[in-house]
Amino acid sequence: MRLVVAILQAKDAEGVLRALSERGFQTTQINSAGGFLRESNVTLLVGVQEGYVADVTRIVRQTCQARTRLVNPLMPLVEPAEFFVPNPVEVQVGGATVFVIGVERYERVA
Ligand code: 2BA
Repeated sequence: MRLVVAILQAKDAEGVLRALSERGFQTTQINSAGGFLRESNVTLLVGVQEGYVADVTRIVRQTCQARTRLVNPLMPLVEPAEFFVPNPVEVQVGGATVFVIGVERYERVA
């Protein structure tokens, strides 16, 4: 068994959840935030047999869009009398960041 961990932009989460659910995949949604942009994103946990990993990652690939964001860089250490004029930089975010992890044990306690 494998655990697919997919970090998505919040805007894409609804579409991915719907597509996974329509194909019978069970998911857990965790509301998370990126450490760099500090924006809300969504982390999905999808436990599947190894043969279904490609189906899950295909759905994520088809549903998630890359978007560009303008970010103000952090102020560097500057000498007194110097001043720093921040220029926003463009970063590309997503589609999605996907990790596939081997599951040692899976148990549902009834
Ligand atoms: P954030 O950490 O908020 O990163 C958002 C986007 O900012 C990243 O998009 C990347 O394009 C850029 N970025 C991140 N760190 C940077 C840095 N030190 N310098 C310059 N640009 C940087 P993605 O790569 O598509 O990542 C989207 C989100 O996926 C991330 O949000 C984070 O929540 C998660 N993520 C990405 N890689 C990860 C990893 N190796 N481990 C855990 N989470 C990860």
